[in-house]
Amino acid sequence: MTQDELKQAVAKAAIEYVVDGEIIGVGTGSTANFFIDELGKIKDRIKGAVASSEATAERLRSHGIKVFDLNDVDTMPVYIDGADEINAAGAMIKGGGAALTREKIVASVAQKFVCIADGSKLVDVLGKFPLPVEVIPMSQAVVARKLGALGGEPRLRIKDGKPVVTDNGCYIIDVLGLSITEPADIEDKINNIVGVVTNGLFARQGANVCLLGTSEGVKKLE
Ligand code: ABF
Repeated sequence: MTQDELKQAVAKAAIEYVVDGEIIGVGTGSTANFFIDELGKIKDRIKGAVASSEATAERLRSHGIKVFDLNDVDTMPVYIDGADEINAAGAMIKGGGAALTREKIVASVAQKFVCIADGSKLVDVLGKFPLPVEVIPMSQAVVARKLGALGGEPRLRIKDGKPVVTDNGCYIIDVLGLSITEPADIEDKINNIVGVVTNGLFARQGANVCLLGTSEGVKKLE
């Protein structure tokens, strides 16, 4: 199976977690996009969705799914999203798509996080995938120095010769070379650096369920 077929398989399997009559939180990325396409087929069963990015909101609307502002939603039963890396305990690195802050905010309102990913995302130790950190633009140099002091190699994310700007008007610093054996501690330490908006470690509130696409079928970790 191709990587896209594995992503499609987990996206289909995730429909089982959609709660009828409720609002669902929806993530960002290629796996989440496959999920949105599946959600479109059962859109009459849900009240609507909260999106973790402008791109996701647009895709949801293109399927005729109502998109709610998070400020109008107190709680939702489930948030479904992909990951760049996940370990067996459900701690993740996210943010390769630069949507980490809104993803973390929407996930914080949901009762359950269902991660959908192809099997290559499961790792023993997080950190091979560079850790994304969203920062206030004026703080990027000072934050980069402090991230370097934690042992990583910080790089400002650049596209077409310019810093990538997130949906929140901020920059992304990717930290290479970390071996993250204590994800919750590193998540806290990075959040404590002034100028950091969010970091891509989802360990304090990780995935409750992970659906992994493998050549032997969809495996569930919980
Ligand atoms: C989002 O999409 C991100 O947090 C993560 O960076 C990415 C995973 O991408 P894909 O589903 O395209 O592999 O969930």
